[in-house]
Amino acid sequence: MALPSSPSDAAAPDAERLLGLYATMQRIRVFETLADEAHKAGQVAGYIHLSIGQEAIAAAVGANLREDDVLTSTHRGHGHTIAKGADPLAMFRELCGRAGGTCGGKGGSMHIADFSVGMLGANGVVAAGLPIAVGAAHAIALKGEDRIAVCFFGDGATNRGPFLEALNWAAAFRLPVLFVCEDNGYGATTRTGSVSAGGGPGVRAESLGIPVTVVDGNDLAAVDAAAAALVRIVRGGGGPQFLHARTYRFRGHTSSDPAAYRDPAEVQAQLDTNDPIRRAAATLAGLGVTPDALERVERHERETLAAALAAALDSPWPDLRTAFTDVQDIGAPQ
Ligand SMILES: Cc1ncc(C[n+]2csc(CCOP(=O)(O)OP(=O)(O)O)c2C)c(N)n1
Repeated sequence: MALPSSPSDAAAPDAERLLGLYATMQRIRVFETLADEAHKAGQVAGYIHLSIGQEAIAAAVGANLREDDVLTSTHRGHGHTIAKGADPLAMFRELCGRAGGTCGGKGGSMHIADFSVGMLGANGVVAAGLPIAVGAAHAIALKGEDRIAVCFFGDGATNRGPFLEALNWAAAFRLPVLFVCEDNGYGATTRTGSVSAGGGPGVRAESLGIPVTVVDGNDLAAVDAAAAALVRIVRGGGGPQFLHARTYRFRGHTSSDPAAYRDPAEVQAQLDTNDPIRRAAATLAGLGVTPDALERVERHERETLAAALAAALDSPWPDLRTAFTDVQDIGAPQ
């Protein structure tokens, strides 16, 4: 899948570029809506974590990366992986445990990796992606390359030790890494603010000398402009940067979580006023894009992804012998 074309950080949003990013957001939302249905139908095993409501961050950051840049993600990683250019058919196969999945069907939703597009891995361990991204950035720096590493993590992850360890190392060695905190206000069922001391993720990053940019993570054009500027600094040797993107997750923590810990009025207010896709559609309408053009984009994604899911469900199961390939430490079958 082609990534949207050349990054732009011009002050005025460009309709054609934003429409490309809008298509990525729709691809993510449709992918996850179908994945949710497949999970509820018993076609996807295990837990799946949806990023519905957070699509603008993945789409806009992803569009500012080159294919050879690398990325680490969280347990909520479908959107980041799609935005980095992974093939949705291979991702559906992965979710459904089939041959031809990005990890041969052995990783599943929480462990999707696709090295062919620089996606080093989603990760079921909160904050574990941070040191991996920094390690990758250190390797890039040692080789003198101009690639960068991007690390997505949640606000909950900033309360874990690897956050400090990773930011400290990145700052000490001025590594080419962009930290992207997707602050959706919750860590599983806990309001993050109720268990976090101090002034929040940005204050912690700044205390280590890493510059922080705060952005409305549900404003597609704003995230695009911020990401373009930060990627340029990181790629140009300016050292690590931190993007604090405020957002909201519309669904429960997992597909099986009814989110009874949240006031329904809070969720409804967010749905009514802060859906990043509806906000992007309104921006595009203001730039002269017709409702028909927006509908065509959405229909294309719905049709393409429905066909991809059907093809994934029609794919064979992995050969039993592949259970022993790509597995560390246990050696080959005797
Ligand atoms: C080390 C570790 N501790 C606890 C968990 C259980 N857990 C899974 S997701 C999650 C919340 C993470 O919140 P955040 O980092 O804000 O990401 P979000 O789910 O909001 O995207 C927790 C506590 C885990 N997977 N790993």
